Amino acid sequence: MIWNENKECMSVDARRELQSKRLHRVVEYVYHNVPFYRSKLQEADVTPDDIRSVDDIVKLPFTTKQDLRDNYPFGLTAAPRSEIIRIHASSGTTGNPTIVGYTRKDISVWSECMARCLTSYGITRNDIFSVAYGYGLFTGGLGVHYGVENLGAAVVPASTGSTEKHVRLLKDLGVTGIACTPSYALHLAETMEKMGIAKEDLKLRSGAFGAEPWTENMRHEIENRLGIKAFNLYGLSEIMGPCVSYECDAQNGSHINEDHYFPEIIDPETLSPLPCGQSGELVFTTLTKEGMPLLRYRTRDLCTLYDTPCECGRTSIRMGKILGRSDDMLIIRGINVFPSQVESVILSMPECAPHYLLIVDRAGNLDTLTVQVEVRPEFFAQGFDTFEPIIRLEKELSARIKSVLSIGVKVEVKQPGTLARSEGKNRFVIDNRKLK
Ligand code: DLL
Repeated sequence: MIWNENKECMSVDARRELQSKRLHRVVEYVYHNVPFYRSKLQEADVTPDDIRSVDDIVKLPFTTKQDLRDNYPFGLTAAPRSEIIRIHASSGTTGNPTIVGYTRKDISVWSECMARCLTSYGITRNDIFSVAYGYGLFTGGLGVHYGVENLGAAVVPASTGSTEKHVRLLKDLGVTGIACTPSYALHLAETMEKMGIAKEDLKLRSGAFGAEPWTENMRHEIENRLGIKAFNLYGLSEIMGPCVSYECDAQNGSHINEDHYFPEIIDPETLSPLPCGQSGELVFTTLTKEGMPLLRYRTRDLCTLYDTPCECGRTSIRMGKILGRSDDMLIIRGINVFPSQVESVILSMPECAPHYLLIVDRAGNLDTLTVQVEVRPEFFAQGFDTFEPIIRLEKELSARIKSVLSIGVKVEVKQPGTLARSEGKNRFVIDNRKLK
């Protein structure tokens, strides 16, 4: 099933023409409404009139997460404040989060694109659909929610947490579709098993999973344990939220909603564009966004684009699985975490030395983060064996880190000189989750 055949199956030439028109329009719009872009374009000696087709996109400057941080909170917003009706946020490397403002039209484009995704997953207005992404500043909950409402299915805004209650709702309401992180889907399966509820007791048949990397093995496990077909859903807050791309029945890459988000792949070192079929860093230009349009936003996600025809009939470019990141961002329980965020907390505590190690693991199906940190010798001199100050420090650190990351962490305070030092670039992270 296809939600918007006109757009999803339009001829490649017609789409290119539409994209070219929209690209010109968005460049003109930011040139006149965002001083940051006006000066970037002037620096590059480019005017909106130089952008006549998507081929001209290479003339445009890139945008990075750092640009968003530097212009915190509303510096990249193009629409007048009175037109912004929703604000979401995502984590930045340290300090300032990334703020994204949406106009009414943005929310409507978002729910249109999200309805395309859900239709592709086989969801119709006859379904009952549970959204188990977090509701709040994170785009997952409300983003999928509005798509389900637009489609006309009944939405259950379950959010995260209260897993047993959620399992009961799935069973009692006869929920047929679900959206959550792939790791939470496995946690749900495990909780069901503990509660003595079999997959046959549920009516679930389709699921939308994303917000973190997942493997084919995880897909098979989710499908077997929940008795559903599991589809990929990709997106990022800066560009919109969930809905940027989605799998179809062929599950041969995720179709990008290209009439709204123009994709490119670049070499992250040289920044040169790469052809379809070669892996590199994914870059998006928003073609229709009003609130915070972005030109050539570097996602830092590594993947490959495919423009070969798809058997489903959609003509849009597909992106392969995310192969990794070109920065050090980790995704822990669906939440973006930069090691530098933890580091800044550690450095704010006079008792701590700047030697630390982050260990990411998966216990059962939930990610865990352990932070090992050395105390300074002066603090150690007060006596490491008097446990109380150590326990107090561990508690204080884990509370501070939790307030920055919004996830619980285990802190282990170590004696001076006990954490491995590597020569040259320090490796601060051990990720044992084997997601590749
Ligand atoms: O994670 C939006 C989202 C919500 C997508 C719900 C899908 C479902 P951010 O918090 O800004 O937005 O994180 C964006 O998450 O750059 C990727 O690194 C990663 N990511 C998102 N979807 C996938 C996926 C949301 N399907 C960052 N596979 C992105 C792998 C994903 N990684």
